[in-house]
Amino acid sequence: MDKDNLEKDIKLNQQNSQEYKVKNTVDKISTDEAVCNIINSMEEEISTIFSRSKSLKPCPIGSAVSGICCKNCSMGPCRVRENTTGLCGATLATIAARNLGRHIAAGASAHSDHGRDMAHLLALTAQNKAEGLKIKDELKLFRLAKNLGISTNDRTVNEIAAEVAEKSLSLFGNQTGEIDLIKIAPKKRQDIWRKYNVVPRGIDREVVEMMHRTNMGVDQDPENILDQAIRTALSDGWGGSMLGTEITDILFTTPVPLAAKSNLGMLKKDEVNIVIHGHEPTLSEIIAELSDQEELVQYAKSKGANGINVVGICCTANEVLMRQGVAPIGNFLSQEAAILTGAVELMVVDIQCIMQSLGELAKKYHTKLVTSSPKAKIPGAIHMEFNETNGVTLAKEIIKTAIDNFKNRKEKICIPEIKSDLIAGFSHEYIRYMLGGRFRESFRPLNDGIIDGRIQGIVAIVGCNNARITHDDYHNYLAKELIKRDYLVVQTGCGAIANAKCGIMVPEAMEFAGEGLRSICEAVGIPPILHLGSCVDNSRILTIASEIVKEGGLGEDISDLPAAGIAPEWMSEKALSIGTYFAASGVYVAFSGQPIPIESSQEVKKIMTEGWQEKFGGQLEYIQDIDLLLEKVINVIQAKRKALKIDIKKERVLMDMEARRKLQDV
Ligand code: SF4
Ligand code: MSK
Repeated sequence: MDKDNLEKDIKLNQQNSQEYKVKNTVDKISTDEAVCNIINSMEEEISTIFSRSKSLKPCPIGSAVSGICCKNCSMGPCRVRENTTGLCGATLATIAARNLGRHIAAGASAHSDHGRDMAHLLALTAQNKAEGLKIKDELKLFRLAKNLGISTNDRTVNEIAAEVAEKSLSLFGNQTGEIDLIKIAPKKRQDIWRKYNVVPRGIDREVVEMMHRTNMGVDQDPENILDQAIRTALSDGWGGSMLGTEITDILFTTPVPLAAKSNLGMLKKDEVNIVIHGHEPTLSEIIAELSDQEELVQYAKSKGANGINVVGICCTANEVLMRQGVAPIGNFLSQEAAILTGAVELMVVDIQCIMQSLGELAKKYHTKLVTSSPKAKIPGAIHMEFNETNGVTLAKEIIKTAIDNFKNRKEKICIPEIKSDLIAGFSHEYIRYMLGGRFRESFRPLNDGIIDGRIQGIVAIVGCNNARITHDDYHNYLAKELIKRDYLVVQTGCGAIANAKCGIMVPEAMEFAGEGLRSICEAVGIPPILHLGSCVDNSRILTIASEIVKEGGLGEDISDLPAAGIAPEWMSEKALSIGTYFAASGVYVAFSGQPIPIESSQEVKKIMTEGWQEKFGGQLEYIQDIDLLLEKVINVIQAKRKALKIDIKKERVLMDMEARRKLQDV
């Protein structure tokens, strides 16, 4: 680069940094008053993600807003803008597609590796080697067996489970063919994937190929790179994540609706507080189950506490909430605040979304931070390793460690008295059942509600929090605006916890819903926002969409449905994989908060919008302005209603006998 260009480049970057700073100033750290109270009440300066987000601004090149950075070989890092290239000649579009492909590979591998662990756990459970575990939902096991082409005739539950586990594990290493679970999708959707050659062969295979293709000097065609990104994401949504959900249901039961409470106010001043945090449910399910065991409660009492209180953060919380009603005290941006209350005896973390800052923060308090996965150790934390065969023994040891720590409370306890009711536990099986009843389970009433316009469409609002924007703000704003306009909202992950803390995940929230949606909520007795579980449980949304198509009357494919997906506060690479597998499944998906890391490439943006729309009937785009995003989502859904010819609202006519007779005469 000559001197003039270098100076121009530096000037432009400075300018971009300035603009970026302005755009990223967060006036209010959170809409969650409990988090605000804790942060504002800190007497001494303690570093939190909120304070760090003020002093550490994102790099404008790395965030791919005004250019892009490639560091895939040691001739770089190369900083590239439109009309310039890297040393090897790589263009902005190629680098943007490569970077996105790598993010998706990382995101897909996180959720899918979780799914693999669940399959491994199922194998050990079938051999009676997983301490304290047995198959709790046999019906679900039989269903998964069927979907994997495994016979259930004249076989014991453990024999079936062993083969299901073996077959599930083989989906990771398959080299050719198609992963079985894509057959859950409508036939038309499967044919689209086959036509464009994006059907995943094996989960590991797609991730490895993604990494290979984005290596220096391999795939240089942005569209071809993104096709592999799609194949990788599909292997997550219809593979690893779906296995994660199905097997968790088999081992710990398929969720049914239950009442619980959320937010930091669920910590108890007089009890031993244990926070479960991360994504994998196994150890935490056992901890929650054992926490009211008489022997352990008596032990807690002997140490001066009134009991044992297990609560959760992030998706481990969602998992154990869905099945045991454990209180989610917060989502991603609440994890430090939980320790700052001074009331947490022990926080046990497994994998994903765990801030490294917890290690240092816990040292300032009496809280013991415990890591449990061999895959995720944190300097300064106590490592107590879970290995599937020691679940009960380890869970008891962890609970006792927490109890022993109760006497060490030294800080001022500051638990905000803020909590909200919520209803969780909406699995796809339960939705069928609640709509159709025990003997005629069906999605028919839901389809009819959409067709007659009482429900205008279904919107999935999913994903993380992001410290660059106000905590929970977009999740709650969008959910309220959508139900007001008769859109049924389904939620997973941190978005679900945001809505729960906001108090809108209860049937009473139907008072904020439009008339049509309210009539359905009243008839069925459900909230207008349904909690479908953790981040891996986004696969439940794929299953629900497939079932709605199969029920009939709303087209032949997922892309025909009046539905959309939003990740308004996304942060994790997993969100990019999720957004991509939804788009490739025929859904319009919008991200907000922070840009998708391809924003500087018009070419890649066009592929992911117009290009994917043409091929897959779905797209993925970033819309910064939340009201424009809302408008776009509504317009997309209304266009689908028009295409289905259900856009004209039909009046519901109550027929009397005379009117019925007239109909028969016609
Ligand atoms: Fe630069 Fe090309 Fe190496 Fe990327 S692969 S760092 S663009 S030389
Ligand atoms: S926990 S991936 S911050 S949703 Fe699933 Fe929340 Fe996002 Fe983690």
